[in-house]
Amino acid sequence: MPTTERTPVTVLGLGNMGAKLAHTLLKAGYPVTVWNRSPDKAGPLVAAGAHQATTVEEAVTASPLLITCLLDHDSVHHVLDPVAGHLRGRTLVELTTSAPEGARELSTWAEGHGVAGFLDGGIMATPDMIPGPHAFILYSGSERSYRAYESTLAAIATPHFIGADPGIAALYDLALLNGMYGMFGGLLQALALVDSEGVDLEEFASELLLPWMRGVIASFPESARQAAHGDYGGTGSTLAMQASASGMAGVAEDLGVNGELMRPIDELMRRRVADGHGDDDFMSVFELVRHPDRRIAG
Ligand code: FVH
Repeated sequence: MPTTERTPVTVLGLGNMGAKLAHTLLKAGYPVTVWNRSPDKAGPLVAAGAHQATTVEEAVTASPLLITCLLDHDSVHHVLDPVAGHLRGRTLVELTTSAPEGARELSTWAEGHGVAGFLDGGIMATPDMIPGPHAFILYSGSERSYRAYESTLAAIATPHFIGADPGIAALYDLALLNGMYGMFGGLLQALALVDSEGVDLEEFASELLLPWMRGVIASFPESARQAAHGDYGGTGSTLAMQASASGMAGVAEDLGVNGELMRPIDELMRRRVADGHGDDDFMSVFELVRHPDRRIAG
């Protein structure tokens, strides 16, 4: 399709992610206007065909579709507040990582300034994954805007509309990242443990840890079912057995490895056993995670 048939898009913020978004849209044939606080970062994009706006006002008024990809919630207000009067009738797609309340606040603020629609997006990819097959972006907010620009958003990464609440994409984003960092914590600890005895880390990871973790991950839907129904029996692997005296942190420390990552899980398991749930499966700890103050869960 010729460039002229594509919606003009403005990308505000040319950090690692914003620059990749702008490059991807350019490659897909969209007319792209870019702006960044440090203007020199626009050089490669201009060479690839982007128009560099010299002011935020020029950038915002250049396109009906605005994409922000800045450091954090405060930086979005820092950039957009002075040009709020120019947002009327434009669609704002906010791809900066934010907390759910931050996304809701921005949505209300943008609607107060007459935007045609507001979408908050959670990017589930690193810049090098875009626009590859594993990159996806969660959107919430104005479904009308989402449908209007779905094909443009699809040029960046596979889009998923989650719901009308502008904060819900940010909540999903946060949950998915927590899942990832929890697993990364396990990876760090597992590698440190075998490293303490001089094991080949790459061989261990590819031949044992990876297949083991694949099997563990396969149980996530069943674990979620247990959590959803408060039904914590059945695996034959009781919490009382798992919450052994020294715990994972103590064993790590005996080997000269840092026990900090595992101590919180050890403590939650012991607390749940002390609360009378020693015969439950591990997933029973969920009750202490979702209700931190509840000592005796039903
Ligand atoms: N990169 C990644 O892997 C992740 C993947 C998932 C989503 N995140 C989120 O995307 C947002 C941007 O991330 P980034 O990687 O592009 O971040 P940086 O390379 O550090 O670029 C930050 C840009 O923000 C500009 N900026 C910062 N503060 C201000 C401000 N007060 N006023 C105006 N602009 C500001 C900064 O400008 P400059 O330093 O180049 O002048 C960059 O353009 C982020 O929310 C991730 O969580 C990325």
